[in-house]
Amino acid sequence: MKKVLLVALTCYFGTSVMAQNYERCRTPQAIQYQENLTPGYMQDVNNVFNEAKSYIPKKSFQPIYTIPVVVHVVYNIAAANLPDSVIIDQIRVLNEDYNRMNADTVNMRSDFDIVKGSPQIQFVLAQIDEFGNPTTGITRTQTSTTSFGSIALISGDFSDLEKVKSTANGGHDPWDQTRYLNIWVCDMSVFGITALLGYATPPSNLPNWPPGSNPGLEDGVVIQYQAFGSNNPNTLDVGNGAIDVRGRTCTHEVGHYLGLRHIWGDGDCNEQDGIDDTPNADDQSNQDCDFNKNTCTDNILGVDLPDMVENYMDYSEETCQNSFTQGQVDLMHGVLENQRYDLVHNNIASIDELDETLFTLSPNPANALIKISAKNSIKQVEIVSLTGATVFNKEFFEANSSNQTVDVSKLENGIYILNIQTDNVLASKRIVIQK
Ligand SMILES: [Ca+2]
Ligand SMILES: [Ca+2]
Ligand SMILES: [Ca+2]
Repeated sequence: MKKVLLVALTCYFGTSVMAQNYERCRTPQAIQYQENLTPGYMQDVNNVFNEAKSYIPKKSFQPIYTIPVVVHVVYNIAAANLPDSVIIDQIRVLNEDYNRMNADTVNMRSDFDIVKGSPQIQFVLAQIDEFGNPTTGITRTQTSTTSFGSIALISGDFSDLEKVKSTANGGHDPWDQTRYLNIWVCDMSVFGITALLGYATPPSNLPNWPPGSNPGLEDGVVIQYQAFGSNNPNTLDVGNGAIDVRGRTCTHEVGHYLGLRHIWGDGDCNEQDGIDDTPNADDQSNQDCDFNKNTCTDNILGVDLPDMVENYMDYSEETCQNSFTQGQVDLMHGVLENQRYDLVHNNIASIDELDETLFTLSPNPANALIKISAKNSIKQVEIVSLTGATVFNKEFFEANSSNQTVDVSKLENGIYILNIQTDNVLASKRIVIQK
């Protein structure tokens, strides 16, 4: 890892400051920073990765994963106070990229048809805040800090950057990190030079830090403000003219947040990303769209694949990124079923109460009987409290039971999550019991 860090720092001095090139992502350096503060963190990240990788889906169908997002816009100048339209567009990009609905999948070389995958993960701006109140899922903070980037970053010190995640230090505190993906959008330039587009925390046992410990990284994603969305009114220019921004910096950083590593493994052909179906590449990470590179010899399903500049976890230009592999998808699902379980299970923040495409229930609020109507036969109804306790559970065995009634008269007043399972879907809605 020391070697990797050295390479990265060399890149930083050699390219970013010269404004010939730039550091796309400093997630590996962020991990090293945390390791220095709390030795053992890196091992924990590795353990988590291996746990997630060994996850085997137990369900016969793909659950719908919905991740509630809060975007913290922290700005000093008005230009960095991005309009809602940019934030909404970034969410659209995430949804396209994580559902393989992006139009540019057609640009993926057919070599990768054998490995391509769709994560089928949805992102929604949070509709309910951590106190149960309606929200837009966007916070706005004007700060006196002109930039959270500083010279300290060059020596691997993230403490100035991390101030964006603290209200007391000129940023904005995170919302409950077990229930929300927190994304901060701010200026991280150093001496006015944009040298870093983003970084993220990989899944770890973050909620379980020993009492009194002072972890150096708050969980979430940070993005340089000009690199957010695909309709950003600001120009991203690191010295070579305007960069075509497509919102893929956020796609890349959310990939780290869900456990993925850089596709080339942050090193030469001896270093790889731990994912079996992503072709390895050497330590000269691709910063272009060179389709002629095949820097490391692989045997993936019997084939030596070329370097996959189409992969979101490469450093290639946003215009040629369009794909994840199935191995990457499996790893992210493993993370969502383990270390980030609470983010996508029984999470009231992710429930779209207005969505009637999967099922309806009435009345709501209820005091006795609730009528549930689904598109398909209902197999099971479960009601869960906000603390995660199952307070009602009933299975149905009728062949055709797309309408069911459940009796909730024994439940105490309060807010609950009602989950239904049908033949092919697991879906949730918020219900209120009020007597
Ligand atoms: Ca490599
Ligand atoms: Ca690989
Ligand atoms: Ca190869």
